[in-house]
Amino acid sequence: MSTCADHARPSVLKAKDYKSDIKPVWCPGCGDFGVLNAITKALAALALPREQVAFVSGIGCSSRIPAYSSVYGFHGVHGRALPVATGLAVSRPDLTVLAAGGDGDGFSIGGNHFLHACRRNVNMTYLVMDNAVYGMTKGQASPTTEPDWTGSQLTPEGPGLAQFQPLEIALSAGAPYIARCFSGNPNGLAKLISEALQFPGFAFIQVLSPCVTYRPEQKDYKKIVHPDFEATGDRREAFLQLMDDDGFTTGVLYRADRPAFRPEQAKAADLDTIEQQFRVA
Ligand SMILES: Cc1ncc(C[n+]2csc(CCOP(=O)(O)OP(=O)(O)O)c2C)c(N)n1
Ligand code: SF4
Repeated sequence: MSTCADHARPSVLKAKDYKSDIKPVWCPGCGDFGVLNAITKALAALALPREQVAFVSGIGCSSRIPAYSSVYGFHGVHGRALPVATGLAVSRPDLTVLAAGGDGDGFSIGGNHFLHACRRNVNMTYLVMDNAVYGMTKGQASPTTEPDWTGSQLTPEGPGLAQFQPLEIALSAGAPYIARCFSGNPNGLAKLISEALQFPGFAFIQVLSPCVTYRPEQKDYKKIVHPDFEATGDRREAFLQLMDDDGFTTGVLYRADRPAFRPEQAKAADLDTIEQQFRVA
């Protein structure tokens, strides 16, 4: 069986070298193709050795992405990409850790992990391919679905719930790097991913990534997205920008100089010490 290390070459790798031989099963036109292209472009631009990159995901159409990449991958459990990625980043600070998944994976079942990853600020990059729907389980509403979306038979009148606001929540929870991009702009997204991978802390990118099967109207995203965020390190300014945001503004919103959680901070006390604390005299 070959491993990434077997393939490691001193020569410069191209974007296609970061793709695996597995053909994606995504629907033709799915936005996630653009995300895969952007990630491989970013890895090539940074000339990262494949055996030094770890790519972790949960479950969903989008979460299949590590299988289509030729770096070390972990395709895990629905909503649990971040705990795995956190453990990896803390125990192996020499690796470049990338976590990815969908809006259902990251903001519903994985929502609690998202909040704490933002505040914990471990050095990793987290990409959420947001299509405002559960693609893999055939089109149910997700946390980012509009309250009046009537496309699911489970919620024929629309989910009727306020939308989860990924950028606002990330900012509130303390994430030091927050950006949004569109999968139809792989060059722009590749630039953002390169920057995020080099950022020394938790970098979160919401990627608007159309589900052409269950949300065909999202094909119009290319007409709706617009560049505008002015990267700031001032939380108040970032919140003010979000107050005027229509959900389709792209670019880096927030980049703060906040020290990342260091591996040595994660050292647990040894068992004897813990036992002594609880010993009944
Ligand atoms: C614990 C658990 N709950 C539910 C599921 C079923 N499930 C698989 S994928 C998925 C939703 C995927 O949606 P999203 O994360 O938005 O990704 P997409 O498929 O849209 O890319 C669900 C609910 C599961 N696999 N495991
Ligand atoms: S169902 Fe939607 S998210 Fe899943 S592969 Fe098809 S287009 Fe992409």
